[in-house]
Amino acid sequence: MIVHGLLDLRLKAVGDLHVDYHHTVEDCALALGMAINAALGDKKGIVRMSSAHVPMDEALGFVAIDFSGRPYAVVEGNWKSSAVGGISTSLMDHFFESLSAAARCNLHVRILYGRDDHHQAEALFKALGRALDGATQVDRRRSKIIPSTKGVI
Ligand SMILES: [Mn+2]
Repeated sequence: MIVHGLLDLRLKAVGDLHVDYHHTVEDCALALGMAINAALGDKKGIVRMSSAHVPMDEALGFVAIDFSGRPYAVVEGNWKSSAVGGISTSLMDHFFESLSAAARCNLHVRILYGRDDHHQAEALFKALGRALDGATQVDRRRSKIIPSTKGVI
């Protein structure tokens, strides 16, 4: 997310990895989401919605994001095994759900296809970075405008 989303952030996590990855992954997503939500403030001038398709060899990932103020996550895709890099693949879904809740954004995440879970995960996180970068850009044409007809997000 830092490389492909160009977000200037650092995340340091100390977790109960002796139990499993669950709380650490979930809490990283929540901390990241809270930081993004705080950084966006009243969202004045931002593009607000963006999406990205990112390939990784045979896998194709897609992420669409809307900083609507309404948390909702849809995560679809077939993982081929129960874990990738030692992390349960179900935790990948949980990461996106937790991020959406804390960042107060609508997030749609989809693995279109792929054979290798590492490639699928990589495609999704790169797509997340790109979509985040696109949605958080300040558009000069919108510089004084909150991007909602309601005037508040
Ligand atoms: Mn949980």
